[in-house]
Amino acid sequence: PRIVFSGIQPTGTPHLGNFLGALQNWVKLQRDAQPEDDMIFSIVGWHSLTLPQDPKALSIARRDMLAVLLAIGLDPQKSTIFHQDENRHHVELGWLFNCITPMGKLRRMTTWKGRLAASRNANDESEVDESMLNAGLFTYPVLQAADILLYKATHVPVGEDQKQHLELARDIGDTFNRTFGRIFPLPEYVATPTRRVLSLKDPSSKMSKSSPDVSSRILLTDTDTQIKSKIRSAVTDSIREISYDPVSRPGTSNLLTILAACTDEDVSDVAVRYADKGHGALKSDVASAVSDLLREPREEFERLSKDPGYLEQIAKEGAEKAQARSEGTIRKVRKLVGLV
Ligand code: AQP
Repeated sequence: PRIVFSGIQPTGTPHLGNFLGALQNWVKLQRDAQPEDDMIFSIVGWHSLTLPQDPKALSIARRDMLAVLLAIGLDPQKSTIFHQDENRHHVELGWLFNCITPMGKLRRMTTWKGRLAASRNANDESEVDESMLNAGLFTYPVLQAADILLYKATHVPVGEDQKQHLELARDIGDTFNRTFGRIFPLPEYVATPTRRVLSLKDPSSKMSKSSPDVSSRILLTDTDTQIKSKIRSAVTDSIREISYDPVSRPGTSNLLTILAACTDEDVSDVAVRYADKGHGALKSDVASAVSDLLREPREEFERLSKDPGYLEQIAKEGAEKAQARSEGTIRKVRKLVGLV
């Protein structure tokens, strides 16, 4: 049997990148699961605190994220859907893993290197300076390893940007197994067909929940009009023909990637079809395809948002289920390390 685990941060309304790069795949995995498989999907609140959050906004985003997960088709009868911060075992195992993870390994994480580079640019210094970055930002991949291994997950569907973190999780699991006794299976990365969706405004970076420019991303809750206007103003280039060339034409290629993902086609086939059509036609078709894809989830989200009592009930049941699942593992771990 497979144990599938994945998580998403409640750092804002999920966008098309989260959907195509991760969430859509969660729904497919749930659909294709065998009765003996276990599907565990988590809203990872503790991770969101690695960056400053407004408490009120976080609390709303946290509830909305649950509504989104249900709206896209995750089913609490088939999967365990819960808030990570409502199961204390995550931070317990996370602390223990911090104690067996060398700092050198964390310094090699590209997400950490990206944070360092960004803080350097912001201060306009040529020296890399980590003194202003909080420790949580440095060690959250360790907590992520705990999230995954706590449930003895065997398969982890995440976006390509998370692949290195999964390798770290395997590494930490292996270290624990060799030091204290075999308990954790080493989880496998499950790739999504759509790797990386880029920002509509700056195609050198990925589409992201926390980018200050809201027009850089399409939200799962955007209306058709909003989708149309964001796609129309997406940054492309001035070459008339359309071609797929992610390195020299990232903006145009991103639109092709999105269209291919929405229509479930090969991106090179889409590129050939649009070769002489120009950016206007491409953008208009991308907008309609995205609208079609997001219509049902958006309507379902609106319906669920009006029922906070139901969402609370689902969260409570999910947390109980998750805790019951991880109880045995945490007890065994504590015994193995001597904390009994
Ligand atoms: N642009 C993207 N393209 C494809 N996949 C993506 N993911 C994120 N952005 C893209 C995948 O979405 C899942 C959930 O992500 P997360 O919320 O845990 O955090 P993140 O990767 O840091 O996503 P964001 O949107 O950029 O959030 P913020 O701005 O809060 O950091 C993951 O599987 C991720 O790979």
